[in-house]
Amino acid sequence: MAEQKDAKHEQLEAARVEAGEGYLTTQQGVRVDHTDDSLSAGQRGPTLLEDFHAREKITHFDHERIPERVVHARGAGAYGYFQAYDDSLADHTTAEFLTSGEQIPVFVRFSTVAGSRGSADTVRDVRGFATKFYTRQGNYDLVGNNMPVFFIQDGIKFPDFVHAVKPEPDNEIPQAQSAHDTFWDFVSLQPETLHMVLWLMSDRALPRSYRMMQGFGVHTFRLVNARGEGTFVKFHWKPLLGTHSLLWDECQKIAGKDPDFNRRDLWDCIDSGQFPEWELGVQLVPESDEHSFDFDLLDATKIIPEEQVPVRPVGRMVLNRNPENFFAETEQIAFHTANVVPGIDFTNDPLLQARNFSYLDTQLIRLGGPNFAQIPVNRPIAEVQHNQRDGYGQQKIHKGRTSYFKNSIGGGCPAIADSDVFSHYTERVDGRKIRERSESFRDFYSQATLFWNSMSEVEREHIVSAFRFELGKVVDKEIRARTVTELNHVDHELAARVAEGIGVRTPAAEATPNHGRSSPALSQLNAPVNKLDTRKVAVLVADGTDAVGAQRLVDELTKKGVIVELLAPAEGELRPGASGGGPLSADRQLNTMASVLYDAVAVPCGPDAARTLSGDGYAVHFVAEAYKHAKPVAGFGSGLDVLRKAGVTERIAEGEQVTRDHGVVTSTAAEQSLPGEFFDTFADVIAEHRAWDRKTDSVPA
Ligand code: HDE
Repeated sequence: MAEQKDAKHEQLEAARVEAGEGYLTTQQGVRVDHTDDSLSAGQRGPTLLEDFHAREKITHFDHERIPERVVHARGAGAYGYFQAYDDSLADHTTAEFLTSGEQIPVFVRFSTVAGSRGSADTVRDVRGFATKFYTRQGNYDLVGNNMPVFFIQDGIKFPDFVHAVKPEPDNEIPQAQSAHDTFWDFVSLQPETLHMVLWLMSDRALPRSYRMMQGFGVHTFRLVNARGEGTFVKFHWKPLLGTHSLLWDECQKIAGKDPDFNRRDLWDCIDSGQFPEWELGVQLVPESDEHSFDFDLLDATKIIPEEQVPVRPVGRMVLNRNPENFFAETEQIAFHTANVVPGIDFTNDPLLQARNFSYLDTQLIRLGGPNFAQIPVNRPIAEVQHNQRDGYGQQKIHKGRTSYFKNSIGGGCPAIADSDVFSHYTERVDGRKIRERSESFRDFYSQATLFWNSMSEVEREHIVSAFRFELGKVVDKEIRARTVTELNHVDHELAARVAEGIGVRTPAAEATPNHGRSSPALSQLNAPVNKLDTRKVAVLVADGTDAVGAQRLVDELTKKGVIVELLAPAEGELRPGASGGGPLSADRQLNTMASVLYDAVAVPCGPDAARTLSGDGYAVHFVAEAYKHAKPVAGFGSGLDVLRKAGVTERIAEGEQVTRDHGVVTSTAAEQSLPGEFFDTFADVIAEHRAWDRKTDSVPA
């Protein structure tokens, strides 16, 4: 594939080192002749302190680790570009990257929040969605999440919140999970968390892929134009592939089968040229409308419903390049909400204000000093000139005698520019010093209710069972009961359904009447994006699979953008079936994979293969589990025997015509007579992702 080069990419080239070239040396460039044995006094004698090579090697190793991020420790990142569609935002902002139409290099890091660096990807959690734009006017960081609100309103509560959700301090259990007493203790005592907790219990917390996640700036920011006028703005990322999720049962299994599931998916897709893409949208609110909502724009526990202020598309982002070195790039990237460029400014959102302090502060300990902006991935492509000097890890040799302003000795340089500078929005502020939450921040329930009201029944079922699962892990019954009391302010039915599952008394009556409003844009399932690009399909094969039919299946689906893998009891070339064709080769050994790692499963014709697979518990379980998870399942000819063995029987119609029943696509035809319609129907079903109307409660898997 043609290499994408942009200004950031070229800058990074200077820091890249080819592996494997030249001779092995010490850090000082001295060639070594031996790196397998320490220098010792005799063959069986003590190691000598004099062995500078061994000491240097071990010392460096001892210092390889840096502190992991206190939150968002586990992540995956990629480079790409952002491109504004046009200059239509020029009336609102002087930020060039939002109006120039040029490709602006970016680095995006996706993350989970609670877990350690080595935790599993598919935990129930918020996902970070942080973007660094390397713009001509300096670096701009949009450090967002995949949910549009947050747990708390004021940053001073952040240490409390994080201490509550992280593993409990006495035994450091549980890892990367909110299903424990301290988290729910906090939630039940801090009602402002409720709106976000509903998002956390929803499917949004279980993304199918980082490529299929929305992103949100969360806070209300401010755009500032050339006349110094401000407009409130909320940022939204919308994935082209739609927003899709896993089921909780899948997540738990994937955490064991492939803890790198989301990370691997991002890497593999970029590697194979299937570049993920998002559209950036903005909700704009004139300053004059600041007080025209029934919530406060400065309250990060609130959304602006899209039906009230539509999201206006302004540009697109494509991720097209994987990093070369995880540590150097993905680990060392340092985001900061205060990294803004001319034309973008803050508001007085007290959560944002705290973040503007925290991110710089945290990098000092994480990256070991004040020069982390010189690390290749963090360097702006804009010219950097300042009088900051020295400090740990200084990489620059600043020439000259002056590092102060004003100066005459250095010719007055660096000078103050008179154009394209960042000037703070001249907001008028006036107030007494107080510790007090604004009255306008006091409504904790309406938007949680709005979210609940906007869900489809399937999404509601998922939310209820998430609450039951999480609260079911809470040992202290008081905490369970208190949480249900809080939920009763959101919706009585929700509280009752949760209470029923966790042995808590159902509240007698609703605490707060449901306002009945909804916002359709909040549901993933009410208006799904049906696309099959990059969906992953497992085709189960064995010796005797009819190679012609199986190959047709692979070719037809691949042509439509689906990723197809052949799974067999053993890897390698398969013995062809009676109808010839082939040779067919398995991509993977069945028992190294699992249905939860795929979006759909198909079993082609071939009597011998069908016999083998029907007698292989692993293959049968594979199909049954996919069926249970409402995934598309397809089979033709004798392949249907495997489906029957897996309990799919009632969805299989007899006859060669192609039938489609609750996401199950079948035909008794063998490959020669299989109608082409089979592939199109299967593709349609894959594009719909899940057959939610399939009832599978009784399916064991
Ligand atoms: Fe963060 N957050 N945060 N956060 N956050 C960090 O910065 C913090 C918040 C978010 O991929 C830390 O470099 C405070 C909201 C992302 O490197 C730290 C508060 C949102 C990432 C920090 C918040 C986020 C972080 C940890 C409340 C969504 C990962 C390491 C006032 C809009 C960035 C680091 C990456 C990381 C502090 C709340 C998103 C400690 C004090 C709200 C995506 O500085």
